[in-house]
Amino acid sequence: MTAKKSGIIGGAASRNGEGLRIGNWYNYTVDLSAYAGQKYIAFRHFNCYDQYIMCLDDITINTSGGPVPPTPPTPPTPGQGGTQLVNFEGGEIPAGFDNNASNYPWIIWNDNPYSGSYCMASGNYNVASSESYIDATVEFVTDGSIDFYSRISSESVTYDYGVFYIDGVEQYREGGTTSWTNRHFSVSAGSHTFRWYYRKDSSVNSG
Ligand SMILES: [Ca+2]
Ligand SMILES: [Ca+2]
Repeated sequence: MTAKKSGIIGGAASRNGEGLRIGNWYNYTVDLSAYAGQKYIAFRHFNCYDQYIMCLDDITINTSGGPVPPTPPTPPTPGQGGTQLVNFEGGEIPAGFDNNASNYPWIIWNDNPYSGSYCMASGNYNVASSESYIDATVEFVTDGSIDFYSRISSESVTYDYGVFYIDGVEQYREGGTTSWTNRHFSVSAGSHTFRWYYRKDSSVNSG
């Protein structure tokens, strides 16, 4: 718990919290064994002067009489599908992608993302005769689909291009300069590996 007191520099104390100074956090353990069989616990803020707010956090109530057991991790529910959105707004490539296979791992990119502040981009910017790719393997418990947005800035598709693969099978190829485009592919139940791939040939490396 913590108490907040008035007295922040330049601010007057008020009931909405403005001008209040945050006190220290304290950890209290209260032995309730003398109250066995009773049903109610109350937290009361009283009998103090010039302390307007009491804050409580991480309240643990142990009814076993012993030490508080750790919370077991929640196991995944078999047979339950769902939708996952990866938007890169954490500012890093999320765990779950395999970004170690190529010599030029994909990177986080903040210039003209489709959403928010970040997207991911191939890592072989301006490198002649190079490949950059990133993989993700996903278990589909039912038939489903994958959707994403892509754009590209490169030499024309004859020379430099991006490819999207599902289980090693090319799904589409693009080069030149494109704007953000939705890509949608149906995916059957089972485990599937997606690869986003970009390669540059030996000359004209911009983009
Ligand atoms: Ca984003
Ligand atoms: Ca080129």
